[in-house]
Amino acid sequence: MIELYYYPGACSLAAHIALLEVGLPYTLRRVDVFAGEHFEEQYRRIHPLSRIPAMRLEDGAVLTEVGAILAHLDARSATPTLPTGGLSGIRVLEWMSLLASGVHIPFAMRINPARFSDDEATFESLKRDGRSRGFEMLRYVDERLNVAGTVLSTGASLLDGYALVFFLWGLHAELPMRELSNYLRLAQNQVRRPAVQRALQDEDLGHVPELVASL
Ligand SMILES: N[C@@H](CCC(=O)N[C@@H](CS)C(=O)NCC(=O)O)C(=O)O
Repeated sequence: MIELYYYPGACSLAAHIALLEVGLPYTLRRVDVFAGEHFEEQYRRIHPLSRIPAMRLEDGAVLTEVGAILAHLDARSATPTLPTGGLSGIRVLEWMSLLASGVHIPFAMRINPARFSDDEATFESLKRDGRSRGFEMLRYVDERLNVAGTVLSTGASLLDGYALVFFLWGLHAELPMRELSNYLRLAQNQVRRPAVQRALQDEDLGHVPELVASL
């Protein structure tokens, strides 16, 4: 059975949602990143960069990187949602890169400044700048989102769950997410989906759908 190494509410939530959307059986393996479990030898053997998510497939192969995990799961779906050819396929790669680098990195600065500097004196400014630059990127995402509340113009896809993760990080950072109307629509659509509700519930984030719906 597939094993997903995750931490509640982290970017691994996108992979968790995708597993449920696609309907493959899986086991959750919680890695407490705030207790440093991801730096332990046992986990380093799974993900040498000490990051989550990691997904061990049925044959023992390990996939890392949210974008690659989503692409793999979508390819195994009876109803794939991520185009693979032509300009539509290139748009998928464009979005995966934007979310994994442009959006994720400023929030990583805010959440874990020690990843970017050994100098503790810089931590407060990294956190502050990560928060403000993170919001600039969320605003950019909002401008590029489909007015229908999906990432892709071709319709709902596994990328929507990935985008939801950063919307929730924006809420956690107390950013004015209500101002981002396309993004808010995406998040409100997402939290109505049974797969998303189940993933949130299983990550002890069962309060999130009501919170997002009330915005
Ligand atoms: N590019 C990677 C980023 C993975 C990543 O940074 N994950 C975070 C959690 S969201 C992590 O493992 N943080 C622990 C740390 O930085 O020490 C991906 O998209 O999968």
